[in-house]
Amino acid sequence: MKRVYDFGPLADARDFNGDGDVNQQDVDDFMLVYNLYLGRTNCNWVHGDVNGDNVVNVADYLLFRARSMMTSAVPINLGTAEPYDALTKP
Ligand SMILES: [Ca+2]
Ligand SMILES: [Ca+2]
Repeated sequence: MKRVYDFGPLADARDFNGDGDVNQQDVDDFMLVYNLYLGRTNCNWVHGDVNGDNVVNVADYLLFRARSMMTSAVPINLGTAEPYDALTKP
């Protein structure tokens, strides 16, 4: 997969990895970080916190799944935590 820190500007919440395409790879990439950071706080988009509440939990999974099924671009919230916060903060 793409390194999660290589994210460019995102315009569509369905495009999880920010490569401009919405496809299965976005689901795969989301599931990878979701399973890695599930239950962690101080998280943001790159960790799978797609609803921007700083924690990765099942609500993010359900939201991402729901968004994946949308047929048009979905506005996004990147959250406020820095990319490394989940690695360095409790
Ligand atoms: Ca993509
Ligand atoms: Ca969340």
